[in-house]
Amino acid sequence: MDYAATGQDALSRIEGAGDLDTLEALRVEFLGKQGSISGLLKTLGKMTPDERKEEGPRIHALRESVTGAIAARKDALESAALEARLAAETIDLSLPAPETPRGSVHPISQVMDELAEVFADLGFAVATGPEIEDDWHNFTALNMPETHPARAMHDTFYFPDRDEKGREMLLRTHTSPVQIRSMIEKGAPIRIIAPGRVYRSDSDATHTPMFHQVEGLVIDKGIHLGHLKWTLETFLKAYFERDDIVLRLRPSYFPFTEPSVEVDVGYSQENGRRVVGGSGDAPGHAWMEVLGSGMVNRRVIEAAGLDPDEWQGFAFGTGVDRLAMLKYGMDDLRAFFDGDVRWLSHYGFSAMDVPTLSGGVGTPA
Ligand code: 2NL
Repeated sequence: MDYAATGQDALSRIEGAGDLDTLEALRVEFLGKQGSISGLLKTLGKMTPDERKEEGPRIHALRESVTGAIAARKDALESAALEARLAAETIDLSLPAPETPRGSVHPISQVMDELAEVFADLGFAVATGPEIEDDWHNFTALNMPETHPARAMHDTFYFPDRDEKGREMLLRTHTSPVQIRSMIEKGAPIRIIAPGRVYRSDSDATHTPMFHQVEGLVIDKGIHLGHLKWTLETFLKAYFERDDIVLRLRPSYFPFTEPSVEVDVGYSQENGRRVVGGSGDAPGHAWMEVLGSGMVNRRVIEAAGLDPDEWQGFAFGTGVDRLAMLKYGMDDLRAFFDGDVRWLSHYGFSAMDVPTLSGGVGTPA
């Protein structure tokens, strides 16, 4: 039998199918269970072997070509449908985009990043440690034995229970224990800053029971006050982004440093805002304390397991919250921790505003 006519007819009807439904109907008509080509295949069973040898390949070839034609037509119809949809569905790029709520970086986080950046350039690594401390790391190792009056001055939050080793536990009152732990773990030489939360039972307009501190520590050979002075001057100039920062070092007392030095910077008042810069002795200027520091007390070096005749160093500490207020002009510390989004959207920073040394650090959002 000659299937050419059947084939021609099927192929031209498939080619002429105008939509997917019509094509599906044709597929059922030719290839479905009751389909015409399926019917031809069934006739093979009733043929003699010779007939089957003759007809089999022809019927199968017919089925192949119809199957292929249906698939090709299906592809063509589907891409035509997609083309039509793409042509019909235009996007109006002038429509306003839906508003995306966007958070901002808290000034304290921003300032901590800036401090890490400035000190990284001076070769300091960032060290962190637990906020729940034992009293040895928070006090004893820092030359504040049990009866030391400075312990009372710290307004410490103590936990009611001791730890499993019987040690009194507390919320760290400064980040110094981080430096003690770093010295014990890493030894000397060492150059680190320790930024983080600290806690004191104190609450008024200028004090919150939780605040942020950054301390710095350098331990090496032959370290002296000149290194301390240069480092703090370089840090303050980079942080405040001004070359006219003038420092005044005043003798002071901390149990963990000897000698101890308080660092003031000159400032003036502009539109009711403190602006750091110039000598505090210049007309219209005054001095303001920004840092406590000193040469690390040899007893502290010893407590950290190092030989104070071999290793010396300096340390310093300052309040991150106050540094942020001074640089970015906030006047109420308590607003830092109120979580008011209006305050944050005013004083917060863009998450993309990564501090860099070449581009300056910190531009308010
Ligand atoms: C301040 C003063 C200071 C330190 C912190 C320190 C740490 C170690 C050894 C010696 Cl491990 N000293 N830290 C030294 C001097 C001053 O902080 O006014 N902080 C807010």
